[in-house]
Amino acid sequence: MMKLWFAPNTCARVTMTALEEIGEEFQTSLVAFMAGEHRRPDYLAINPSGKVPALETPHGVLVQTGAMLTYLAETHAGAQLLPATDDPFERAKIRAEIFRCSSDLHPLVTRFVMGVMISTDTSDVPRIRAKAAETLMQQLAPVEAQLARSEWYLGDRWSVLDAYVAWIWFRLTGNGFDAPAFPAISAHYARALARPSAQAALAREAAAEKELEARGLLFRPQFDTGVRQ
Ligand SMILES: N[C@@H](CCC(=O)N[C@@H](CS)C(=O)NCC(=O)O)C(=O)O
Repeated sequence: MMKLWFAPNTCARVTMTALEEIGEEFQTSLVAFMAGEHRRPDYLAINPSGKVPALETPHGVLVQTGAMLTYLAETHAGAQLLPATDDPFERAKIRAEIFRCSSDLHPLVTRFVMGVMISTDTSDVPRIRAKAAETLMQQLAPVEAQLARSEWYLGDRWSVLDAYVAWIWFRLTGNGFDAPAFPAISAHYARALARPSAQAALAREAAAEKELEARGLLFRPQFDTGVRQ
């Protein structure tokens, strides 16, 4: 059985949604950031970067969301997590969108939401956030354009990229990003969240938050996310 190391509200939600979409039983292991569990030797033995997610597969442990998503899509073709095509250029274009999320947008989310991870000088944080917001306005424009053209990010069918874009949007708007500038992404977020796999992942996160709360380890976001789980 596969096992996902995760923390609620993190990008692990994307892989968790993919696993829910596949529909096979899987295990989860909660990593409590507030207790520093992601820096402990036992977790660093799983993911030396000290980040979530990590995924135990029958082939070994995988890290990096994009690697997990492509692995799951290829090993569970029936779940149609990504469009199936034999054309190398079409496959490369799909990977380009995964990299857009993981390499372009996710680091901007970190800068917008948690400038303290970029600079130890807290007086830098507002400047980091402002610069990230400016860059996001430009970097989200192609995402907005795509979602204004089609119901789902890669066209007529849901793909796991929709879960990725939705998580990015959740993190940004949950932290005060200017949502009205991107009506198509906002509307897409509601659609993506309605997906049963997304709801199942949110329910797992809600249970994890209860567990963290009971241990006094629940990180409360500064802004209301608007999402009721
Ligand atoms: N490139 C990694 C990024 C993973 C990542 O940044 N995870 C965040 C949560 S969204 C994390 O674990 N942060 C804790 C830390 O860096 O200390 C991926 O795509 O999986």
